[in-house]
Amino acid sequence: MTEMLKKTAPVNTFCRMCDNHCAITVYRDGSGRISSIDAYPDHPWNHGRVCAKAGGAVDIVNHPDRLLRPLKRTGSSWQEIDLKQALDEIAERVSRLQDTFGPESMSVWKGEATSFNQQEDLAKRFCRALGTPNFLSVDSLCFCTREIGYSLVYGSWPKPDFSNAECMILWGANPPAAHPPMTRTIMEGRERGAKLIVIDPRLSTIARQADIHVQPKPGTDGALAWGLAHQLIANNWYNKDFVENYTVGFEKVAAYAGDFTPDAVEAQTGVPADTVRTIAALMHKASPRVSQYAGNGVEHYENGVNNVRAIASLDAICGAFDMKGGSINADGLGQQSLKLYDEIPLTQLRRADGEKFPVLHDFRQECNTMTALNAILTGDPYSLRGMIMTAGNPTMTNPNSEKVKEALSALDLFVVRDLFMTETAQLADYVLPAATFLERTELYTYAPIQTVSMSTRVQSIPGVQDEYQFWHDMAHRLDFGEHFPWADEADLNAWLLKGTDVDFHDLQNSAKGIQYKAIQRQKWRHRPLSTPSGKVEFASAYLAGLGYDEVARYKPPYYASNPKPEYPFSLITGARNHLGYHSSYRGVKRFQPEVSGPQMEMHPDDADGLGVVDGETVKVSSAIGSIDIPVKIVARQEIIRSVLQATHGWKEANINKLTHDDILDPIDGFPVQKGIAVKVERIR
Ligand SMILES: Nc1nc2c(c(=O)[nH]1)N[C@H]1C(S)=C(S)[C@@H](COP(=O)(O)OP(=O)(O)OC[C@H]3O[C@@H](n4cnc5c(=O)[nH]c(N)nc54)[C@H](O)[C@@H]3O)O[C@H]1N2
Ligand SMILES: Nc1nc2c(c(=O)[nH]1)N[C@H]1C(S)=C(S)[C@@H](COP(=O)(O)OP(=O)(O)OC[C@H]3O[C@@H](n4cnc5c(=O)[nH]c(N)nc54)[C@H](O)[C@@H]3O)O[C@H]1N2
Ligand code: SF4
Ligand SMILES: [Mo]
Repeated sequence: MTEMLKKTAPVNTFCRMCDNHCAITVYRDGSGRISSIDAYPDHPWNHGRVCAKAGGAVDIVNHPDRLLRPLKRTGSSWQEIDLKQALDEIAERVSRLQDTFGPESMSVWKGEATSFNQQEDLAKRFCRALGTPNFLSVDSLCFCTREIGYSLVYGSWPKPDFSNAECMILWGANPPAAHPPMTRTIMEGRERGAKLIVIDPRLSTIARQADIHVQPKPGTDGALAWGLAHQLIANNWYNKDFVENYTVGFEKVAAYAGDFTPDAVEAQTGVPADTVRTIAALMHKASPRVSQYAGNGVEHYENGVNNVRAIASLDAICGAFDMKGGSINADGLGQQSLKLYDEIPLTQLRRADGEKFPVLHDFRQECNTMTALNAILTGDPYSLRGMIMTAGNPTMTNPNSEKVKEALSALDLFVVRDLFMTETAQLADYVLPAATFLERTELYTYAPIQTVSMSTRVQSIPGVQDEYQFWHDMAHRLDFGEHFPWADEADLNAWLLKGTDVDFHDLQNSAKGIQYKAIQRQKWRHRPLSTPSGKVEFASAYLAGLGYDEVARYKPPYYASNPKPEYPFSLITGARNHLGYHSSYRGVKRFQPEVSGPQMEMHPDDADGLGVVDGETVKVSSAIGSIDIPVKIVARQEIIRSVLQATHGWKEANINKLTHDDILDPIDGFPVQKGIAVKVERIR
């Protein structure tokens, strides 16, 4: 009886259908099967609200197509094999590669579904313990540019304090689709009368709520940010005390910004000169309660790092850094590190990206994914031969997907851990069934509120391993089991919390999480930042030392600086839809009426020019490849002329057959995923 009650009692945990980690309650039916999901009412992150994706987790965990047994490729067919046999065989083949070609011939790839917490760190730990510097991940095209851009200026990536702001600025981000809990804080700001400025070439959901919606040409945000800096500095609207005492390089920034007059900004970005003046005046009026957030829309260009640095610098110019209503420079929990970076530095081994992106490595210790895939195909700087991939589907999501496919197919050993037989898993030698987020327990810190939660394992499926069990079992077979000593995830969680003020059992019993430290502001007054100078860096001597620009010099995006008449359109990709998630969840029926298939948004005048009607399938081509995709003609103000938008992750029209893996941000190697030069042709 007690057992039955336990098996069917509701479980409080957090959702990982996207990266927001909202607190949820999971309900089970009489047989213990997960049957529905609702918001947990009392967590300070999502305040009893969830989005429609949360409920879809029920369909994912119980999906009839879910992988439950390991599969091994034999010729062109798949054979179900026992888990122990699969792990033995994989370990044996990894060992052989290590012995014959060195540990650096192996790599680990971590996709989005396990980003941002210990699952990611376990993959890094495995890499280090194995002795390879080739940790590849989705991060090097997801958020690294923002993290690195902000960290170059502040030594960390502060978060916006919209709840207390008077002026809120969103650069290339659409929280209603991508970050519902952030939307709540923006709406709180609106209710108090704060101004909302949205910078986006498209009329996104959040842009519809804005006081000012600015539509720059794709990839030109850096010029706009410099224009705002110029207005703030030239009008003496900057915070002199902060700038003088807590920053370096201000005079260099002030001199460089001088070129970005409102008219010059208009010429670069298409944003009217008067709008630049108006936004700067609003920022001045609200200072220091100016809160900014930059999203993928800024970083998915090869000029992203410097554009992010320019945007980030505005916080310091307004004196908003780590101020109420400005940015929150959160303190971490201070848990134990899993990464083994100090214990096993691996400085002697070259990375498969040929060390081309030292900044990416300094900040993230990652190997640049796009460049490492070339190493598989060319053997330069050496041959990358083996890969274990977890929680990613890069043949759909990485730029130049056809080449990604070719590279992954050329590996001697390719192992994929996933919930489903994806387009990428199809290329593997072994496919291993992976546990979902409802089948593991992990810690998550909500940085802006300095709160930690621990998720609860709701169910386990025999033979389906969580991430820890898998790395543990591989490590023990490969003779470095001492680096994976914990019996299970609960044991690991307890270890992670050692040395923090948070008690494991308290956390286990606290569905609303535990605030590990009260928020403090203005920490820069008494504590140096983690930048080389300990101050805010408008100019970076570190970058200059590596041969990059010291100030965040603006360069127009590639499609604008290398115009090709045969490719007259600029294609933005990947705008989030609230019920879509990259290539995931396409098989979830309850989402389908909302997200029915791929489509490419087009301005009505462009459609007229091409003679294209709504719903018509056209051929769209870039220098990389071509696809056929239906057109959605949007309203005039919804997108600017000559700009198109299509979201990634559809196998029926994989937009990443068009995106560039060969045009990379020189600072961190981020690929061009937006602002692709394309042409559009009618098919019939
Ligand atoms: N539902 C859902 N939620 C998600 C995801 C998902 O796939 N689905 N993915 C998660 C992940 S991994 C990430 S990284 C985040 C991303 O979250 P966000 O960064 O908020 O991404 P989007 O919602 O696509 O908003 C990006 C906006 O940038 C605009 N944009 C494009 N080019 C430019 C430009 O040059 N300048 C400016 N200013 N804007 C531009 C686009 O039109 C788009 O509206 O979302 C996360 N949340
Ligand atoms: N053109 C274009 N391309 C883009 C973007 C864009 O804006 N434009 N955005 C980029 C961004 S920001 C990102 S983050 C990437 C995302 O790219 P990916 O990392 O490839 O993300 P998904 O396509 O969601 O694939 C995640 C896989 O993990 C599996 N999975 C889900 N849960 C689990 C789990 O718990 N464990 C394991 N082992 N597997 C699990 C899912 O079934 C799915 O196959 O896409 C990028 N690609
Ligand atoms: S925003 Fe939605 S999908 Fe994402 S964690 Fe929250 S409830 Fe889950
Ligand atoms: Mo991402």
